[in-house]
Amino acid sequence: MNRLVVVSNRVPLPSAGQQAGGLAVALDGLMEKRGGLWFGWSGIVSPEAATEPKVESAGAVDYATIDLTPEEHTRYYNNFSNGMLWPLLHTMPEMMKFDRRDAKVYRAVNDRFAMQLATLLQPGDLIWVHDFHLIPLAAALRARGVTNPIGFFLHIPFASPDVLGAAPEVASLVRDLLAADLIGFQTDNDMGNFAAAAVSFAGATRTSPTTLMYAGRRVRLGVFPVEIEAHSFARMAAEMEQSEVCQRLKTSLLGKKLILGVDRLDPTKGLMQRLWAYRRLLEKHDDIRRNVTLLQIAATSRKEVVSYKELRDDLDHEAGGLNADLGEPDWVPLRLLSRPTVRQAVAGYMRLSRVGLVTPLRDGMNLVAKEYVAAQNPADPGVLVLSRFAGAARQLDAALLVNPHDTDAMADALDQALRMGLAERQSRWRSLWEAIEHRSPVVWGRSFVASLLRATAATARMPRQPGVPALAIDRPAAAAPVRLTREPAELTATGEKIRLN
Ligand code: ADQ
Repeated sequence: MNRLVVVSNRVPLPSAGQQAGGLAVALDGLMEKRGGLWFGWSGIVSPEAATEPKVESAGAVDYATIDLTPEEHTRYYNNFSNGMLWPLLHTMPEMMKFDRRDAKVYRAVNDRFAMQLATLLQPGDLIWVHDFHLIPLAAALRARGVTNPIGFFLHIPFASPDVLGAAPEVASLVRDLLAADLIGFQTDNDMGNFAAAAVSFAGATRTSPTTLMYAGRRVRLGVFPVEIEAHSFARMAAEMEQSEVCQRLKTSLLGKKLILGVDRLDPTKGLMQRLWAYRRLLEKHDDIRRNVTLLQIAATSRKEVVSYKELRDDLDHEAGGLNADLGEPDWVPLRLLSRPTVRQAVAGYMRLSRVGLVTPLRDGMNLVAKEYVAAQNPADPGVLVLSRFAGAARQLDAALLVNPHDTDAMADALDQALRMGLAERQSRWRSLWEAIEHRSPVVWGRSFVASLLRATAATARMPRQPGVPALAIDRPAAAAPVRLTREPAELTATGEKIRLN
């Protein structure tokens, strides 16, 4: 079996005791089962760029990480990845901050990743690169003579070409991505947007819905929606229901229905729009007032990015105004928390709530929506109110789907959810559960890897074009493999997504 080499911006190092966000949750299981090498940033910012990756191992997985310098952390990670690419790819170009110096450092960090990763590669390794931080990595590896199969998966949406056009240098990013053999997306909409961008910015030719020809090579595209371990999440939620934290929350509600939102504090998650809709609901329906509580957990993330700080202020202001205007001496309509909450407690809160409110303005997938479904008690399930702009809406169409920009429609959906009878709640929940129950992150990962193998096998059978390198599956890689040592590294790290307590 070919060794799997996963590359992601952050690496969930066992020594750091991290429980990380979506990406790690999705990949941990696959890596544990299959073994392999996981390469990326350690989460540490240190003054000197180390010349060699640090390596530690756990089970069958070797973890190789490098630190970032303060300038790299600011320009590659905060500014270009989070401040430029994140809003651009979420179709929020007005929020993006482009600076040529950031773009230069972004490329330089990708080159450094490529340089250090290349020394660890073995013939036959399958390289799987993750997410928007590492768009130029496949091209940087190819430039160093790496001929192994390379797959890339984008966890966030891909914007349409007219939106992308707002960003300088986007054409070179699209060209770089085309150095991969397989490029995976969460939805067919994202895949279609990328294919259109490859045609208009890079001059690629789309020869089938899932195939592009570029520079004499065939590049495969695919849709691989990220999944959760639904059964284990369901068990965790059921176990947590009777826990002290959940019972304390239940007691504090005094019989009121709970609406729950769980997000990272992020401009894409539609948090302001959610509070506006909740206010509209309470203003419209006297009989709902006093009988409902919204618990919004909006865990602080990316504190160094200005727009995130501004959102925090706006949200605090809006929440304070809502409680001051509509609250009563014995009733506070909204509880807003910015501290992250442990996964187990989140699962229990989901099970206690009558409504799960998941209303991003744009989201690659949104695992919270799937977790909400998994957490419900089948005998008395809550109702999922879901933005139609989350990738998850494609699979979870039995939810109440809303447009988060339409305050009245969202308020009406909340009203409908709060009043929904048991029979309809059960039948909607059953459809939602059927959409997720037989899937898992491990199956998701295996299907991507199988597609990568197929894609490169097919490419290897193509007649070779002059000047186009052969694949590693045809011939051994030039670099001698470096033996990984099993020294545990003592590291602490702050999670890019959310550091859970
Ligand atoms: P994220 O934007 O981080 O991920 P999401 O998929 O919603 O978003 O959440 C990831 C994980 O973090 C989930 O397991 C969730 O329970 C947890 N989480 C979120 N908010 C939390 C909070 N306040 N407290 C505790 N836990 C919290 C990116 C993309 C998504 C995509 C994933 C995986 O933006 O669209 O679904 O990657 O591909």
